[in-house]
Amino acid sequence: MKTIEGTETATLRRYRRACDYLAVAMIYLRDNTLLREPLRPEHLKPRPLGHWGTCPGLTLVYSGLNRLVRRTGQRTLLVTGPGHGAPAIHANLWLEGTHAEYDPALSLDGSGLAELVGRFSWPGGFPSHLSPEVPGVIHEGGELGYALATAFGAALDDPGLLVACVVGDGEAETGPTAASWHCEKFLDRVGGGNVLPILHLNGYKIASPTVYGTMSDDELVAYFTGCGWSPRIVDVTKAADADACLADALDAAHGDLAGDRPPMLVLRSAKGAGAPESDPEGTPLAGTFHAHQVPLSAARDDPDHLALLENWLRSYHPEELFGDDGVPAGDLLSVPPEGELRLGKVPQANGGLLRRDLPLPALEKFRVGLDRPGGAAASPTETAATWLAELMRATEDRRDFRVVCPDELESNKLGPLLTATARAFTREVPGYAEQLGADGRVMEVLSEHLCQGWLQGYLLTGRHGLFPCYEAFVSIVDGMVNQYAKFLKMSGEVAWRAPVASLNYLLTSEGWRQEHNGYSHQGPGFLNNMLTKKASVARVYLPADANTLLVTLEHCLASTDRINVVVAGKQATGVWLDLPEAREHFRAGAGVWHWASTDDGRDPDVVLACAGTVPTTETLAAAELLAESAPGLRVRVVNVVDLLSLAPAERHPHGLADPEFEACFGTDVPVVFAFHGYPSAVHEVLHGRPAPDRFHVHGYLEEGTTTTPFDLLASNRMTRHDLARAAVSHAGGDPATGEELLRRRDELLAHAFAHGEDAPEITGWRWS
Ligand SMILES: Cc1ncc(C[n+]2csc(CCOP(=O)(O)OP(=O)(O)O)c2C)c(N)n1
Repeated sequence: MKTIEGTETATLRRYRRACDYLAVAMIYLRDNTLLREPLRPEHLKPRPLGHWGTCPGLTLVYSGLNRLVRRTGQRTLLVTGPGHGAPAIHANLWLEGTHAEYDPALSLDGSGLAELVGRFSWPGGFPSHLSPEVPGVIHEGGELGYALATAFGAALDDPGLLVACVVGDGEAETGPTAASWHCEKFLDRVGGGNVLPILHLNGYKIASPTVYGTMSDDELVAYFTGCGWSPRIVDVTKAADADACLADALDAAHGDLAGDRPPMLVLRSAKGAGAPESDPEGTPLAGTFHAHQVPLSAARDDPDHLALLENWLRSYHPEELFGDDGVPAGDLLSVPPEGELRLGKVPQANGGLLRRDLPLPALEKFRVGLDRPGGAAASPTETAATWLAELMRATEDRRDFRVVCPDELESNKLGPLLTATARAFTREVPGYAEQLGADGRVMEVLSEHLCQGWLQGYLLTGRHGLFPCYEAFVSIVDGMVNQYAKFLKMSGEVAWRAPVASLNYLLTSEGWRQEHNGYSHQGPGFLNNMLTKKASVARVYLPADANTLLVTLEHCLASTDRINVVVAGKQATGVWLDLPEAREHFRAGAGVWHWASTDDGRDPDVVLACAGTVPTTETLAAAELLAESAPGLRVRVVNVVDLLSLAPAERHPHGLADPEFEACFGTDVPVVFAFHGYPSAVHEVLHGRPAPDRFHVHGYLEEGTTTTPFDLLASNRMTRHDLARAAVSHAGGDPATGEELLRRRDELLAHAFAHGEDAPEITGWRWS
């Protein structure tokens, strides 16, 4: 099937020549950007930076997609895995006029061209990789592996959208990409859009061949067919006309979108095509990994390199592509589509523009009623799930809210969500299964990477979501969230990027109650990683009970441009605050629980502070122990729901003002702090507060095994007895009281070791 005429491919070839010229120029040139003079060393950037190797292939794809969009009117978002190929994308954005729309300095003439070329990889200019400053971008592609999952997230619930996704063959070696080929089994192509993966098989990564590059066409077809795709090999290294070859494949793939098996392309191209065959020393360049980054990087100092670079640049004949004034020739401007069909201007790439506030159901119907603190017990996550299920129902028609989860919904007691929607899955299951459906909006896959990638793509295209996860295993996506935090930080500095819904984690099955699964399941370190993030982005919440969790989730799902980490228990636990109290407590971030304190609101001898479900219970139990064993001690109980409220206000926007901080923690009183995670997290946040040494933080000390909850607490020195003993000791109380507390702890431990379960004194404890 031939769908393209010779004149059209001639234009596409000229268009690509212009883009390739611009990309090379961006990497090397600071002056003489149209080569109107012989190339001299002073025209070169002192530090040529960029990645040439992937650029010609990216431009081939971009121009092929331009043609497809023009021909079909197909709204298309491009997700570029090899984000290091930014010069190619910049060149295309400039020629389609998107750059000039966002920044008039990048006008479609000689001055805009010089600005574009000079700004690339220059201090204060464009970074070497794709980034939020670049129009059309929802994926940076710096840390490789996540493009395809992100593309799927973008396509969900957006019928009519095509998400074309370039995946590098090096990137394809990553675990997340390997898992991503199965995403099509979760994408409802009736209620959602399509993803067209384009595996860019240029054979090499930085310095060696790729695995996929060594696979034969038969192997590739068999592999991707097995993954559920209808693959097409597009080998432009053998084609007489690369543009026609790709155009035919894209047309055919577009025609197949409605078919049973989704189409994908395997694009064989020569890495760094267009570069010289070899450098003056004889090292091969074009078509090899030596073209990956900056070939001829010595051009400023070595005349032979300079001459080759000049030849290379002139091989594109810029004088035939740009007029005297630098304005691109008219035929080049006819290649990209217009308006919002341009790949850089498709509204989904600035998803905040499309975001609508969620219709959050009122919490009152879902709250746990209580007549006194601890007067009821409830599973925080199960309580939240009934509310989230209502939110699922309320978004049934809008289809802009999803929950992603690594197969732990039931296990995290979030099963009630499945009364409102099914688990997304498009395949027939040969055996037994429950609550699966193509249009389900809960997405369960045993890949934290896919959950994260899907959610990122979904949020960045204007929708909302929640990621419940086992606390210990969310660290699998540490790298991804690092990158996402950077994306959000930079997006906030780009005026035209509209705010997107926050990325919300609900971390549960927390370590303290993983006594049955054991050591591997005990690991609260994700919080420490979050604390490394910008104050404008990161939030950490530790609601102590079901009502406070409701209030916390309501806040997070209404917020924008944040990464909210919420840690909450799933076991039934005391409910300490009614809904209005929980609201007020959450608003404050931290507060004194007067009902549990014995300091009459002033001059405590010691503060018992806590953050997290289990630490709060232990702290309240410790306060009770102290009332019995050290009745003269004036104890204040403080609960912290917003970890960053502890930070000095000048360091974090959530930091309590000094008077509020002092109202909780005084200025010189000892504080025994029971913390959900590693103690270092609290110490880090407190840095800069007055006399931080008086904070004695108990938390997870990396001790654990399969045992009882009380033993787990004891091995980390966070039982109620440890906390009470620390309070007595730091407040200068009678050491005998402390010893007695530890003796009692050891008796209870002995009970656990003798009977295989904790003593009724522990399991049956209630606040009274
Ligand atoms: C997760 C990750 N590991 C390593 C790197 C370093 N790196 C940058 S580019 C690259 C090779 C990429 O090869 P490929 O995906 O085939 O892209 P292309 O050849 O088109 O440039 C590597 C390993 C990275 N960016 N991300």
